[in-house]
Amino acid sequence: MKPEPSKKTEPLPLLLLVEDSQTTTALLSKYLGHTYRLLHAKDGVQAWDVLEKNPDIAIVITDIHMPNMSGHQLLVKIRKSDGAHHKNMPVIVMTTAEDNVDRNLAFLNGANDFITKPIDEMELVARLNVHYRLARTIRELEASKKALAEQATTDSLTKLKNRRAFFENGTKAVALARRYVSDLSVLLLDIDHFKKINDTYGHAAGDDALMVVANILLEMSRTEDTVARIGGEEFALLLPDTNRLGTAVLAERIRSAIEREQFIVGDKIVPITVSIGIATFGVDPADSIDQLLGVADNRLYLAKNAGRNRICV
Ligand code: GH3
Ligand code: MG
Ligand code: MG
Ligand code: MG
Ligand code: MG
Repeated sequence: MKPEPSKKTEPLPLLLLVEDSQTTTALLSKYLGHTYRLLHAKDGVQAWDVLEKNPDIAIVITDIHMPNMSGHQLLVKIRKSDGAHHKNMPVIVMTTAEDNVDRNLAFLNGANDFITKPIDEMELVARLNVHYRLARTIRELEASKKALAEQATTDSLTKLKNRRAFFENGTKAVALARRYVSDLSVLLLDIDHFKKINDTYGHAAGDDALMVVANILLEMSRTEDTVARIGGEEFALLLPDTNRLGTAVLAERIRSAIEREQFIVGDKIVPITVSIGIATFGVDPADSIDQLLGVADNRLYLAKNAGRNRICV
């Protein structure tokens, strides 16, 4: 009756047994030793300490009546904790068969299940396994939910933010800049004659060039900035607390870094250049992220017409 670790090579799940009686501890260790790796605490205070030090604990089984901190108090502390891990920890309480007051209180305090003393080995293992598996399934669901949410805002080629994320973040950033009268700029960048790179060296080389540009943009930006690929060979940066001058300086640094980059395809060094348009909230006539990007796009168009490999502010 093993709790079926998802891979054969995985170590046994870690279980914390909280019990002040040595006899019960010895008995439970014998029952559970083959199925779980056991940690032991003799009261709630010790249990909390062990929980804090061992984030990989998968399940807790606790006695109710213990010195220093009871099982009830431990439950309350676990359910009130900040970290999602402890908060959602499966906790099974041990009570005596006749003690339904303790049992009901434990449920009110957030226990997942109970088992009555004297403890039946088969029932103990079965109940623990149910809750261990359930908790594991919840963890997996939460992980895939997070991965999906990330996917929805990530550009699959460059791993930058995608167009959708740029507009989501941009909408929030415009609201903040308006409310706090703070600086906000956007920088729109388009690779020059990118079609030629594709046509001459192939689509894979074109993809590599996109990655090179993406990495330069990431290197040159701050963590507060949103760096996005918003079209085929078009990138946009959302720059909070950045004024027109700061944005122009950054744009020129990016332009020259990309121009200097030695992009190698086979045995050739292929020059890449970009054109950039910028716009600043509160300075340019724009009330929304769409309008701000529109201003930057008009300037990008001017930069292209003026001969490319340049910025227009
Ligand atoms: P300009 O200097 O005016 O910007 O010229 P350009 O050639 O860069 O612009 P154009 O819009 O004519 O061509 C963009 C090309 O980008 C066309 C398209 O096939 C290519 N492209 C779009 N997405 C991708 C992609 O994900 N990978 C690759 N390799 N190419 C892409
Ligand atoms: Mg006790
Ligand atoms: Mg174009
Ligand atoms: Mg282009
Ligand atoms: Mg383009």
